[in-house]
Amino acid sequence: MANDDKKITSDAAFLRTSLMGKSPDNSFSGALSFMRRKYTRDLTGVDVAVTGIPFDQATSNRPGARFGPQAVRAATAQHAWGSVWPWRFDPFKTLAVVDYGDCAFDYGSVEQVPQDIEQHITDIVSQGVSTLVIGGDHYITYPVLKAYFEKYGQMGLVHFDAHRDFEQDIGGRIDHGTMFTLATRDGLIDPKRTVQIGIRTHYTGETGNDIRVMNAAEVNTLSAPEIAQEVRDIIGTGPTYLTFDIDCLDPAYAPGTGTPVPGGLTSYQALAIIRELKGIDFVGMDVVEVAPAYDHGEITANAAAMLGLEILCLKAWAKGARPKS
Ligand SMILES: [Mn+2]
Repeated sequence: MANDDKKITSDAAFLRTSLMGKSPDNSFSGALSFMRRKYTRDLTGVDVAVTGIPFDQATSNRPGARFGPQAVRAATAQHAWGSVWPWRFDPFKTLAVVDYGDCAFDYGSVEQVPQDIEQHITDIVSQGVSTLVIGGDHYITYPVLKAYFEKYGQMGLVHFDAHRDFEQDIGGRIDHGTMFTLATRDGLIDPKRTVQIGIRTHYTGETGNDIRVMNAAEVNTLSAPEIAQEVRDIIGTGPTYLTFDIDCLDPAYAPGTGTPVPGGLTSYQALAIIRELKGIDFVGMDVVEVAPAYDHGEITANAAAMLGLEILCLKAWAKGARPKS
């Protein structure tokens, strides 16, 4: 299958020969890799590996995010054609992206899972390849950040969420509300280079008070360019990780998640902010907490698919992709 082949075929996830270019699959058929990228663990020449981490045993409310990676992959099929609005380019002409498949772990050995996740990401990042992780509940970001820390040292963090996830840690627990308490305690992220966007819950932790929080009310009074400018000012030029909890969106736009909180961002607001972050080359990215059992009409999976795609557009922009003139 040639690059940019217009002929409709099927199962590009297995049959495509080029890492680059769009897929000729019908949106309603074929193997469901992320954006029809090639399923492979060969990272030769690869810029970004998309990988699922189907772990949801750290949820405090409704479980089900273990089915997130499958649902988001399926939802990307309808977006795997042509250039992306409003970017006016096909990010996959610039950026070599593969679907690395999912992280394997024993669901019955929960205490082992964080190490399995960290090793899974280390295997990718140590080869100079970035990841777009599809969750899974948000706890997974903690072992992912550990793997990135080994390569990049302390990072900035751009964090979209309804929750701060700075709950108090009493030691040894695996909880999707304490990851950033642990990540700052371990020095994985720099609180001065961290910003949390869309927050609309109180929290009980004792750390993280020096972090800039743009709560949901504030996001609703600011424009996307204003928000993006402050994000740039906070993170500066050092290595920075992007994490997007789908519950940052209002439940009207993302009902399929474990801990929905009304009063959140519209999908347009979130995407507009993401687009305004162009020029930032995030070292790694994730979209987490899609729980398809609570979804309706794939609203949530579709939003996560689009967010993942546009986050990859940021990476493509950083590598030189520009609109067709
Ligand atoms: Mn959340």
